[in-house]
Amino acid sequence: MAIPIPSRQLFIDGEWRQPIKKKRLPIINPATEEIIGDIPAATAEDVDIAVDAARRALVRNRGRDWASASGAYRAKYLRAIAAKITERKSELAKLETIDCGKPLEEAAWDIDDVAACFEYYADLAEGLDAKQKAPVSLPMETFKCHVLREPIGVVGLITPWNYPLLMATWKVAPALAAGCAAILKPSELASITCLELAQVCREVGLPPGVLSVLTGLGPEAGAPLASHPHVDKIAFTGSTFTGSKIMTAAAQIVKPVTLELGGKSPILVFEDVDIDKAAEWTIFGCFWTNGQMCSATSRLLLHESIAAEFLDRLVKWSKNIKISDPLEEGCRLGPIVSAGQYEKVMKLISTARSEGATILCGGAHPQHLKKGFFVEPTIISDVSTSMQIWREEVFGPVLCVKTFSTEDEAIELANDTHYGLGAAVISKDLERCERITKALQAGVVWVNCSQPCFVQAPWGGNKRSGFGRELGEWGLENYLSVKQVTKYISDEPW
Ligand code: TXE
Repeated sequence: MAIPIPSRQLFIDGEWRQPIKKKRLPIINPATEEIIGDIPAATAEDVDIAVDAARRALVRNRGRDWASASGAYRAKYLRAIAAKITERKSELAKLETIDCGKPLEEAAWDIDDVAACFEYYADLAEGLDAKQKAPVSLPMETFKCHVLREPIGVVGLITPWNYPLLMATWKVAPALAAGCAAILKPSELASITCLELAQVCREVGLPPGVLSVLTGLGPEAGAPLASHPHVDKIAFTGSTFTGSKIMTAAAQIVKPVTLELGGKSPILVFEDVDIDKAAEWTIFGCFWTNGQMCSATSRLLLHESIAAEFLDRLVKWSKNIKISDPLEEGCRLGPIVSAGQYEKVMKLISTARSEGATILCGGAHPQHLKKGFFVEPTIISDVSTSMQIWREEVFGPVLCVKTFSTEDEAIELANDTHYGLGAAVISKDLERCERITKALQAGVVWVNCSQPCFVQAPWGGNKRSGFGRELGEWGLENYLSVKQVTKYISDEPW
């Protein structure tokens, strides 16, 4: 049954508005390759209008404006948004699935996480009220000092397509909790649910200008946001290539940025593991969300003594993964998000093959599906550390394998990458896990698992995976600035 796609405009200043240039972009269902609707395409002129509305939202009606209202006041809106999202969960999950191709069950988890994230930051917004004026002890009694934590101002949030609504929420919820006014620019490849978030904000009566949603192309809508002189901060999740461009633009006017970029995360599997459990985490860690996770543990480092048995298991299970239209019940692997991304993944696989790597399974479009940007779960061995497939983010269901014989060798291979987002270590020896955790260059380390993510815990990477941390209290700090207030309280002249 066809799922109705709401036809939306840009969401600016609390209203739906046609883009100034009236341009629209097609929405393509990656499972069927059909055009199923369209989205408005913003340009620099629309960005200017949204920035103006956001600035007004911060200062409108002094005393009751968004920035200086209490955290408790803002929390009410965040909770109302969470409730509406939960109410519309099944519809939003379906929209997410037909837009970006992830299995419906996974999309439903995402929507639960979205609601939980708004709830969590509602709690933190309330908590901010008590911490608003924090005293600082000074060595001189003639002075008194305290610190105010204030919203940074207008923030530009540029987000990707792999978790369209969830990645937007990781930024929108803490930004609003902190008292910022936000302009969200979702990926042109999957924007439907972010436009529905705008609708939700409208329904709960979020004050105009507090959140604007500008869909459109990166260079046309994202770039003007990144370089806008009246946008006080940019938070970005996406490719390292685009992150570097955003950082360059922001640097021109010394605008702070947080960047969550690509990855090529390792999973280290030792000789003492329970093979079934370790194989399950390996498969989940790389093939979940069709392999399109910035933290996918896509480099398997396997102790040589269990390599044959472990790979046998992995290949057998991978061949049994259900690949289908992601709306179908039981689907475990849907299509890659777009034709362009599909070609990128296929090209990386064929280059690896031509360079002498062995494709243990997958590597092709599944035969039983005629249409759609599907790629079979692919496991590649006989890779050298200089191969593109080993070094570059694939962003598809592709796992590369290398064996090791010692712990030191495993650590060296794990850290031999420009990236530093996630890493996983699987072993029954917990002391070893602790040692390795310290040695791994990554922002997130999983022990005896891969990928679980909690709203309370910090998320982000090192090296070319970016900097800054989202989620938890760290996520809120991204949108706050600290103001020192020092008073001279003596009658004596200084
Ligand atoms: O990413 P982009 P793309 C990686 C992954 C993938 C590759 C390319 O390897 O294959 O990136 O994907 C906006 N100024 N990741 O092309 O370009 C764009 O419109 C301002 C990893 O989709 O980084 C979108 O909203 N904004 C990643 C957002 O940036 C610009 C998730 C991300 O798009 C812009 C996605 C510009 N000049 C892809 N150009 C992760 N870390 O999870 C583009 N954008």
